[in-house]
Amino acid sequence: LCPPGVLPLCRRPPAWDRATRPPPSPLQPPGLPLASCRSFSNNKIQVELDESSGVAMMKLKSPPVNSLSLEFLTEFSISLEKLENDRACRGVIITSAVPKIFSSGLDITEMCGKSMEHYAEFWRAVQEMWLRLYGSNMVTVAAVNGSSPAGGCLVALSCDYRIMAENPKFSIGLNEAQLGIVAPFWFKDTFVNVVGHRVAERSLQLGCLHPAPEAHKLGLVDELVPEEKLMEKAAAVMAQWLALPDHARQLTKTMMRKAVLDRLVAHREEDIKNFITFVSKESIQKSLRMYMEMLKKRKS
Ligand code: CO8
Repeated sequence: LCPPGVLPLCRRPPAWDRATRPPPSPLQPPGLPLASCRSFSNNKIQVELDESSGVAMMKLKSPPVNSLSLEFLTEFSISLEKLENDRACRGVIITSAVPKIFSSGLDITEMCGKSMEHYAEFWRAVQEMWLRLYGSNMVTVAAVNGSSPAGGCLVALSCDYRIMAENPKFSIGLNEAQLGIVAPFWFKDTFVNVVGHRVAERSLQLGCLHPAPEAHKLGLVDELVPEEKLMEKAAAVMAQWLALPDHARQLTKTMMRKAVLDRLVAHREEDIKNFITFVSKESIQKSLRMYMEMLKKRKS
């Protein structure tokens, strides 16, 4: 069924049969109990799957800032895998349960003063999360209800569609350069695929964090809506995407994303080695420590 050179994104066999199911019912407004709703949660992530619509709501709930620690990344990947393998699930909306913050990106403490083994394990978990999310067969919608720097931005960029709360205090971008570190090639590829080369080049070099209205102008997010309308809008967008047959949409997604995914898969071990070499340099450790100190000072 696959055109030559196009492979399904995920290890799960494509669910052609799911396309024959009746069209999804619109999601119920947030706050109301969902009909035929299944939920599971762990320390960091809460998931509710509405079986009647085939849509899961994944809420990131790791206060204070949803930083992507090793534990968080592991639980994120496990949750995605569970949904991917669940025949009742066709789409997932990712949002935050922490007020004002979608995700603060990779947990910087995981990259400071740790062993080589730890860096390797951490980086493999970052890769795994991205491979699963960017390569998901499900429709993925990011409902960005707060600031979303660096790794947080990567999570949003890896989805099929991004809706952001229109609060100008919320910002999003790959700001690695501001920390004295460099976004890896697959962060960059994901970014370029969303905003184009010129915007990505400038934004990456300057480590820009774009306020929501600017992010919308650049195409970094697809839509801005008032915060109270965010979930309603995400549900409507999801219903629109799910109205199409799964197999056509999935093969198209594969066609668009495969080259970028394959590039990391082919260079995964090399990428881990590069990360370890880079992050364990004393100059990089110093930059990260200074950045953490700056965050703490800003607070006081
Ligand atoms: N990692 C670890 N701890 C963090 C992080 C983080 N990313 N972000 C915030 N924290 C901590 C703060 O230090 C603070 O700790 P404490 O309470 O002990 O003082 C606590 O979380 C709360 O932070 P704030 O007081 O700053 O909370 P605010 O609500 O005022 O602000 C923000 C929230 C906007 C998210 C702000 O914390 C911020 O800007 N954080 C930094 C975000 C950032 O720059 N992240 C980049 C991480 S790097 C990454 O994701 C990609 C790396 C790619 C690797 C490249 C190869 C080396």
